[in-house]
Amino acid sequence: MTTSSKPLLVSFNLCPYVQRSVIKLNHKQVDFDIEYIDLQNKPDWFLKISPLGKVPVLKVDDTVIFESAVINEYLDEVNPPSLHPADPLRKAHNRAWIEFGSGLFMEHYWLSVAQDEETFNQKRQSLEQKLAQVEAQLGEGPYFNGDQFSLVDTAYAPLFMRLALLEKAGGPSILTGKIRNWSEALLARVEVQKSVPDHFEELFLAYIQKSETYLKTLLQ
Ligand SMILES: N[C@@H](CCC(=O)N[C@@H](CS)C(=O)NCC(=O)O)C(=O)O
Repeated sequence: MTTSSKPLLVSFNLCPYVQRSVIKLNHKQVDFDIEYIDLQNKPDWFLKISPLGKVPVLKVDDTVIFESAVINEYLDEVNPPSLHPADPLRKAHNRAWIEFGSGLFMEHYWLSVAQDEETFNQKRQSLEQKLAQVEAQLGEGPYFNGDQFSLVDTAYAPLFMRLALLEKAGGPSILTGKIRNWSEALLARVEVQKSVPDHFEELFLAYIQKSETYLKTLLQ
């Protein structure tokens, strides 16, 4: 068996997709390096290695992996025991909902950039409908698969963190019912709390308030 060197995760400090991998790495207590780049001014070395010009990128020795779900599958495989359920059908079901969760980051983005109240309410409704679809998959909790913290949980925690910060700052209260309980269970976990850079709350709120959006008018 070959041993790989310390993985390097290339990140942007506000990226929810990268955060998924950091949660996974933290959970497994994997030693890794993280390098933050400015997405407005992407360095040449990054453009050379990132096929889509997007973060996250994980570099292991000379191999570059991209797409957060793929990165997390790799990290799961090389850091046993797996955070996926063992049953193949349940595992496939979890993977499907991880993919669904990726789309929710974009829903959150569209909500954040809505210029007027009407568009904001449409985007809010769309996000809430999608969260209701996720809620229908949940059992007794506290996590997606019950007692067991799983890879699918790492895929949703970044969205829940952002929605909780917005709510705390006077923004909309979007999480309800079982989803809210799930969110609270995830946000209480240390690997989730430590998955963002220092001062993330200020950085995130400053980013949201940078543009003239309807959401900005709601924040204190
Ligand atoms: N499907 C990708 C999405 C990654 C993504 O959209 N990353 C954003 C930052 S959060 C990015 O790098 N955007 C740069 C750009 O589009 O120029 C994944 O899951 O890794």
